Amino acid sequence: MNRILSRRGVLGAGLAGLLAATATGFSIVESSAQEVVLRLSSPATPTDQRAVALTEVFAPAVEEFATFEPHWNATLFKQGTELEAIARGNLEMSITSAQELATIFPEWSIFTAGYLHRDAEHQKKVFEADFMEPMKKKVEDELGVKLLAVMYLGRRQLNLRTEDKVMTPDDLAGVKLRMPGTDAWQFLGSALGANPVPMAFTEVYTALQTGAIDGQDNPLPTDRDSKFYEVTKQIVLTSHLVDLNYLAFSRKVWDSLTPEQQEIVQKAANDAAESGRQKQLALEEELVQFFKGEGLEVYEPDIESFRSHVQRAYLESEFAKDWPEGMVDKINAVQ
Ligand code: KDO
Repeated sequence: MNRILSRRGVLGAGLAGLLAATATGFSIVESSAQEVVLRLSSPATPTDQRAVALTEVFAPAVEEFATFEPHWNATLFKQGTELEAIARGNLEMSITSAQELATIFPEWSIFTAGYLHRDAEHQKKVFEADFMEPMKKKVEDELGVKLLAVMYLGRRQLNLRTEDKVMTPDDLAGVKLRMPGTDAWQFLGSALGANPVPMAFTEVYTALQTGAIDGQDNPLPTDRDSKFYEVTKQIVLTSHLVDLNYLAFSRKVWDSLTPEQQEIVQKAANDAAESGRQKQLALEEELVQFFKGEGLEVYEPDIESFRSHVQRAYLESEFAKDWPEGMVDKINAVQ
């Protein structure tokens, strides 16, 4: 109880500060009277399929009136600070996580829960469901961030530098598992049975190499793209989170566009998300063989023991108290 009250207090103050800054300090970066520059910051690499889709599908679709200017590898803003940057008018776009949104709007932690979304299609249908509108509107109205589309990141799997086989959550006792830095991510690490260690994405390769951590979790395409297989020995196919990022867009910039331009931006976002989704899904199929070829052990653990352990942890957690009434059932009912 205390934890939730203090979390709310801190976040409430944070949001008020952000909104004040938004009111006073907003500026849209324009290269000319007509052309809007859309800077996107993300820790993703330029070869990640979300990055490829945005560069190859989104950018050309909006080029008549906007220049897409991506900054990959967290070179413009640190991981987790992008939403605040958009709210302050210092950034136009990001690919944000539910975990980051949950630091400001606790109800979004529902999408940080393990074993909630069934697959990429379910994730997309849930994002587009009518019951999501109030949650999206609140982010738009209170933070000035429009969530245009859901980008599929893939099913997160455990990727360890240790050799001991992991079949159940008990086998993760004492394992130092890197998770991204917010409360919701750390909770997922504990719910899996591990000792979560907060760390930015850009530091993970070196931490695996030096043994500062025993492992990390990410979808298979990320493990290949960021070369984590070079410094680990096994991948345990827990599929504990069907992970996503939302394509976040400055509301202020959105409001400065004509209705026709808004339609083009929305379609470009949907098309990029779909393209990225299909490519990630194809890679997830192919990559088990790739990692085996690289000498890693790749196997399924006792998924049911992970699922029941993780789901119980979430339902009993403080996070669940912030989830909108009946939302889990609505999500489960989406076919
Ligand atoms: C990560 O830090 O492990 C994570 O996968 C979390 C995601 O929400 C997202 O930020 C992602 O990193 C980056 O886009 C890098 O792929």
